[in-house]
Amino acid sequence: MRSLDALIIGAGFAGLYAIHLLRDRQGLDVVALEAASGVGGTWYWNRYPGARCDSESWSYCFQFDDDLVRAWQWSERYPRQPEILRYLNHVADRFDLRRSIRLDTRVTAARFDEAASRWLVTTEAGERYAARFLITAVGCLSAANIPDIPGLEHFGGTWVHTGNWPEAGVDFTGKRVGLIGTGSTGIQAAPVIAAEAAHLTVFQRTPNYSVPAQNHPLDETFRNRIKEAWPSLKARMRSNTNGHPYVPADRGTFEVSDEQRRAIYEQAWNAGGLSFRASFRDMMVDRAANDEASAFIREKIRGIVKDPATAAALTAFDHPFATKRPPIDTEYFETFNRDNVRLVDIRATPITRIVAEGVETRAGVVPLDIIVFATGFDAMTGPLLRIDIAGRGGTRLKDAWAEGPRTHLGLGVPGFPNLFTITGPGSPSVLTNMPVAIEQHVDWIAGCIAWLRAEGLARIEATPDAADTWGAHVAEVANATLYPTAASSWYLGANVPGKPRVFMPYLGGLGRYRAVCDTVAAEGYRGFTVAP
Ligand code: N01
Repeated sequence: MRSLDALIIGAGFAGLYAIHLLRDRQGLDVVALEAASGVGGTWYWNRYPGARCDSESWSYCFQFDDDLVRAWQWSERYPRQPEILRYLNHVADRFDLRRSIRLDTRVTAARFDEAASRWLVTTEAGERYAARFLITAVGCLSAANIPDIPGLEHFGGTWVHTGNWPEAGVDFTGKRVGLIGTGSTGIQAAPVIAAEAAHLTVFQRTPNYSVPAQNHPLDETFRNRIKEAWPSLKARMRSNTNGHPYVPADRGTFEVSDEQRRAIYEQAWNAGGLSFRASFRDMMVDRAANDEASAFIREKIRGIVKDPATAAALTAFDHPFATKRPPIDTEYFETFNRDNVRLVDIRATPITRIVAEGVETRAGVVPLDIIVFATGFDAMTGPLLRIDIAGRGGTRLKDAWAEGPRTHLGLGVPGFPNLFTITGPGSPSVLTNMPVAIEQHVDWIAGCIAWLRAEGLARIEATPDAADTWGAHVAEVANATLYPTAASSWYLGANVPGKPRVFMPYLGGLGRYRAVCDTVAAEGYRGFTVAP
């Protein structure tokens, strides 16, 4: 058994930075165990056609090292998956991180040994590690959700989930493809698959909003401008609500005239990207305000999609705009004007089963050669609960969280000493520009570990009271917004049958959350108990 100071699970953005901080800045003996055959996390697995980031490239990166920022040149406004993966490999090499990473190593179980105050970690291959600190860097969207549709085993063609895409790719040439799911992934993949396949059928359950990405290459002038403004942009991202570089507008939807409102939406639509939802401050808290934005988007989609029945099915929204994570797209709605693309509304004609020839709906069989599941993830809690984690007294995390995740700040779990969950449930995480949220968490965790060592303390654990208070606050903040009104949202766990309905990410804003975390640390880790 290998003995360590800290064991990190995962080698994506979070795991890479955690190795660097703990190993190189604190001199700890650290290993990261990674299930994949390469570093990159999300960007290793999500190789599906059309996969891109929807944060601006130059903001979706590490910010802890100005030389790294200066050294890397992003080619596009929204980088494709291979470019982000190259970037993360560059980081791994630049900071010599690979020597602390074991690839192809899936962690299956972790048990807290109370007598020794150590985590005992087991891998799929049966290797064992003991570590003072266990740090999960498993991502929020890494446990693929493959729907339990009867008959999948009888399908005569090939099926694949977008979050587990084969490294060799999938050849769609001349194939009849069925794409199930119209979240960010399906909306990115559909146009690219349609351009290659003989035919594409998109199976849509919940109609989704999408705003154009307006992606474009970046030129030298733009890159230089960003580099010059970097200190202020970085400060903004750190203090902003969402970790993005854009500033949410401070105007109410009904404080402007109808013409002005329309012009603002038009401008946001043409600018593209996630900042559309920040064009008015009340969009996510006032239903009437949101309805205005929703009506504008519906009208835009109807203006793009030529077939009225398809346009109607695509815009029969059942939730306010952006209460489910809003996708941004490149010619998604235009794709339905192609002769080789058809939308099947599975609310109207539900899928009944999968048969050898394809997908059967109540309207008959859709013959297919390939089924692509763009059906999302068991988000936030899934990646943690797929590991058999047992804390004090042998209590399993899956039992402790049977009614939903219970954390203090999304960082610590009562009953699970010395376990740190990077971007865990209860933290802003998925509601932000992820690398900024990840750096904030890793900085905090590294600070906490340094403090424990300086104080000669062996253990830290979130108290049940602190977790309950924090959980109530997370719920209260969410309930003051429109977000929980989206019935099928993965933010609520509603996309996974049987999962408790708890709004998991923290909506209070990253800047405010950072201040709370800093205060907790400054006050000797209030809400945590410590022991020698
Ligand atoms: O997953 P999703 P995703 N039968 O859960 C449908 C991030 N991301 O992979 O809405 C039929 O959003 C489901 O239908 P419904 C981003 O945070 C970022 O697209 O539940 N359909 C939905 O349409 C994003 O939010 C980027 O009714 C079923 C779809 O599958 C998150 O990842 C790119 C079904 C799942 O949508 C997840 O996105 C991609 C079933 N049984 C992803 N089960 C960028 O940075 C589910 N669906 C650009």
